[in-house]
Parts: sequence; structure tokens; C-alpha cells
Amino acid sequence: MSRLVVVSNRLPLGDNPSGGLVVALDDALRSSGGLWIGFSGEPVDDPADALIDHPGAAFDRLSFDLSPEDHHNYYLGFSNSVLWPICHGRADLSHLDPIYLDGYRKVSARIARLMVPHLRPDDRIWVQDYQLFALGAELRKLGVRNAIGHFLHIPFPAPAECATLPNPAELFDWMMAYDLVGFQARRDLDNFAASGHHMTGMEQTDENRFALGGRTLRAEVFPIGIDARSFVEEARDAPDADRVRFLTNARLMIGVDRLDYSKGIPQRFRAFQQLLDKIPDLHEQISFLQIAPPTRSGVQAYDDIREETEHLAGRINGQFATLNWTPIRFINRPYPRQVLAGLYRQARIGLVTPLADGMNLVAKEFVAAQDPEDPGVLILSRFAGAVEQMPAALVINPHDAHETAAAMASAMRMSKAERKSRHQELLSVVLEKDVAWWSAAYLKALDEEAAQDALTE
Ligand code: GDG
Repeated sequence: MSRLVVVSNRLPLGDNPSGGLVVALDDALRSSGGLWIGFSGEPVDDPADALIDHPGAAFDRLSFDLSPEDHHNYYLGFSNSVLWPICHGRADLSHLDPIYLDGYRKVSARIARLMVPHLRPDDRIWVQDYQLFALGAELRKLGVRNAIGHFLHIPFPAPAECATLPNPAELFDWMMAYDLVGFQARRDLDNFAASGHHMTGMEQTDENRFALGGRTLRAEVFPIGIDARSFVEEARDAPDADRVRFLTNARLMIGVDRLDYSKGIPQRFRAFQQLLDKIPDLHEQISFLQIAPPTRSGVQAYDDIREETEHLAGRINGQFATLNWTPIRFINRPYPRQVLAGLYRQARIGLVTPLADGMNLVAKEFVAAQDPEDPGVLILSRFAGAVEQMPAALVINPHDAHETAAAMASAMRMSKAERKSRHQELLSVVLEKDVAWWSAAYLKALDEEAAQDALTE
């Protein structure tokens, strides 16, 4: 079997794999003997002009360094202050600075150059996410003819959003360098087709085939899953000591998100306020725990969202708290995975209300963690990619505080029979379409493209 080479922005360097994606790719890399390439993690003043080997894992790992300037322009700049906001429908938060785009192109070209000496002719290369859109094109420029695939973990922008990029046509040139492009949801594939046609005249020649400038591309939906079976066990075995304790009979409502403006945290705080305003009977009966570890500090929009959410939580607590009850616990710190699993299981409501999200793994983790005999209720935004697979959740528009508050109230009142039947439906998809299914389905499609290329050469 040919070797799998995974390239992602960050190289997982811990001894044990953690997180669904890392576990899945770890499995895939072990089974075909593989190589994972990614950023070493901290910018350095004098970056090595070669990839650095990290022995000690079941597969090979090579990292690249970034200078502080490259890290600023490519990662904080173009990746997280241009592509991230625009792909999440927040062009108003983007910073269009030509230095960022130059930095992105430069780093992509450098990674490609450093990779080439390590590649074998029959390697399959799988590039992850928006930080590396341009890598395939840079590898092609250097004569790499291997099968190269890309998977986008975040939403693909619709035409109106795409038009706010500084280089919409170049984005499609980058994409066309791949043999296979994977998206999280049907919505993203449709946006890709519409935006590509609008910006560049890209033609859709078949349901999953696109043509532009003499190149063809297969694009398809592969919804990412979680390591569901291990999550079920982790939740079942989570220590009792790590639970939330209440002085009243309150039920727990939980949200777990990176502190990011795409996750709709202020909107859900306002919906909770609406609930407490409208239904005083629920005072002391529901307590909202929001875990939101900060990310990407140094990007202004992230500092702003922290301030806004802290302010809102303080105001709501000030208005409604009693001696025995704090309506919102807002914690800006990460917790170990097993603690989260136990908290999900304890919760009556899982709140997943992003304004835009590629998939959202928390929705799937919450479902996997429930006790099937007495499950909690998932409230899910219609803007999470997960909604395409999980319509049995209570689906809401996160901009609508009234609708979200009504869903919270109905989850509190929902009969056990209805909770069980919704949960059964959700759990079956989470178990069936898990992360191993995702990587296997993607790699099978990439292999098919590689075989077809070999025939036409
Ligand atoms: C991107 C896309 C897509 C969160 N807090 C803690 C913690 N987490 C874990 C969650 C979950 C993961 O982080 C977050 O995954 P999401 O899918 O919710 O969101 P993004 O980070 O934005 O991920 C997204 C994903 O890529 C995969 O393709 O689904 O749409 O935006 O696993 O549990 N984990 C621990 N402590 C925390 O405090 N241990």
C-alpha cells in the first residue's frame, strides 16, 4: 500500500494521540505506514531550512519552523484574520493587508520546498484545512505529480462572501491543483460550485466534478465524525468527583467551545437571559455552564469577544442570581476530555449554537456521552455543518433569542420518551459515521483518483 503523508498546520507532538482528528489520522497513518508534517508550534527567530524529525511515534513526524514574521503574516494574518472570518461570514472582522497574503504565499511555497526531498513517487498526500489551501499548487509548481487531496474543516464561502477575499480567483487556482477536495457539508460543496462559477467560470461537469483552466477536480462531502466508541466509554467511566454540584434542584445546561466569535456565545447568553426573563418558574431550576478556553490571543476580534461575553455573563448573574444559585458559570479554561465527557452526561441540555461552523464536534460528543436510558437534549444551530446529519436535535436559528429560549424551555420539559427517541436517532449516526469512517471514506476516494490519474498518464 502506498504511504500516506498528512500535512496540517499543527503537528501533534505529544506522546499519546488526543482529539478525534489526531486519533483518526493516527490510525490511518499506522495502517499504511505514514508521515505527518506540520508546524512545530512556536515561532523561532532562526528557522531551520529543513524539516525536523521527531522520532518516537508509530509513524514519522516532521515539523517546519516559522519565523515570528511568517507566523504573524501567514497564521495570525491571512489564515486567521482573512480566511477564518470570511469563511465564517464575518467579512466585517477581516483585515485585508497585502502583507498577509504575501506571507501566506511565501510560507506555502516554503513548506512545499522543504517537503519535496521527503516525498516518494507513490505517496498519497492529504493536506488539511484553510491554512494550507495553497500548498497543493506550490507542490505542483515543483513538479510533484502524486495524488494530492485537501480537506476543508471550516465552511466554504458563498459567492457574496468569496467576493470579499482579496484574491477570490486565486483561491480556485489553488483548489484546482488537488485531485480531491473534501467538504464537511452539502452546503459547502454547493457554495464551492456557485462561488467558483461566479468568480472564475469554473464548470461543474458532473455531480462531483469540476473543470477550470484545463484541470479537473473531484469535490465531495465527507462529514467528519468523532472517535465515538471511546467517547461513550469515557463518559460512562467519568469520575463522579468532577461533576457540578448544585444547592438547588437545578438541571445543567452546558456549552463547550473555543472562545471564538463564530460560536455564537453572546447570542446564547442573551437567549438564556430571555428564558429567565420570560419564565420565572425556571429560576433556580436551570444552571448554564459555559466552558470556553481562549484561543488566538493577539487577534483583536478574540480579545473583543472575551470582553463581550464576560460582560454579558456578569450582567445576567447580577440580575438573576440568588444566594443559592448562579445562573451562568463562565469558565475560560480548558478541562481534560474525560471531565468534559462526564459533564456532558450530567447535562439535561447541550447547547451548540454557532453562527457558522464547519461541522462542530461538540454536538457529536454530547450525544455520544449521554446515558441512553435518560438522555439529555441537544439544541443545535442550523448553521453548524452537523445539522445535515442531526436533524433529530432541537434545531434553532442562533440569531433568534426567542426561538432559542423556547427550545431551552422545551428541552427542560421534554418527556423521557421523546428524549430517548431523539437520542437514539442521533446516536446511530454518530456511531456509524465516526472518525474512522471519515478518514477511510476520504482515502478511498483519493485512491480512486490516483488510480484514474495513473490510467490517463
Ligand atoms: C474545526 C471546525 C470542525 C473544546 N474545549 C475543550 C476541548 N474542546 C474540544 C471539543 C472538540 C474540539 O475541541 C472543538 O471542535 P469543534 O468541532 O467544536 O470546533 P473547532 O475547534 O472550531 O474545529 C469545526 C472541526 O474543526 C473538525 O473538523 O468540526 O467546525 O471549526 O473536540 O471537545 N477539549 C478539551 N478541553 C476543553 O476545554 N480537552
